[in-house]
Amino acid sequence: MAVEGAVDFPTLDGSKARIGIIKTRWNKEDVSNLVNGCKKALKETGVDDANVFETEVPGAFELPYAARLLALSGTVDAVVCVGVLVKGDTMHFEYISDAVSSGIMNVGLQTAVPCVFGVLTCNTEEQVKARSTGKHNHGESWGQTAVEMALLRGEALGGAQKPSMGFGAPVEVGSTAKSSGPKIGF
Ligand code: DLZ
Repeated sequence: MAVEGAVDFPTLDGSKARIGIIKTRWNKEDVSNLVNGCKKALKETGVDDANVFETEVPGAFELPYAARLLALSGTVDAVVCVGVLVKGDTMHFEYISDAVSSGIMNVGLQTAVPCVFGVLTCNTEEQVKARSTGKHNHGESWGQTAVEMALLRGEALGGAQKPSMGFGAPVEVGSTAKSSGPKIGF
């Protein structure tokens, strides 16, 4: 299930989680493999297909902006930003990688909607394939991360009753004040 030797996850109940996936059209085939891995993991944790919103942007540089809009929509409990950056001959890779990683982090911190950094930053196409296909599809751990963080957010932000320690009383994922709309997405 998860990428071997990377990180393990507890048993996750994603049955009430609403997850947004934003993917790039750059490197379409690889990104598609990663998104499929992500959606497989979401399903395995019990996330309902109807609670998965998927949209796309041109390239990785656009991911943080779209993530911010989606997070502010109040309709998702976590966002997964999926893209692939491959190093070329210029400094482009360095600038974009840096901007995208800190952009996605900032969106999560500023909106309190967890945003998963699902962007491969690779030196070669071979590295991309090794991380986006088969048993080592990183999309799977990104899906699990999204559910884990959505549950953490629900525990931390939702409870009227606070226990004496920890983030707070567990509440239903999706029950935050702004998120009462019937549909998910923008
Ligand atoms: C321009 C560009 C290049 C050269 N390489 C990639 C890439 O490997 N992966 C990717 O997601 N996007 C790339 N882009 C596009 C930029 O992310 C962005 O879409 C444009 O600079 C427009 O803002």
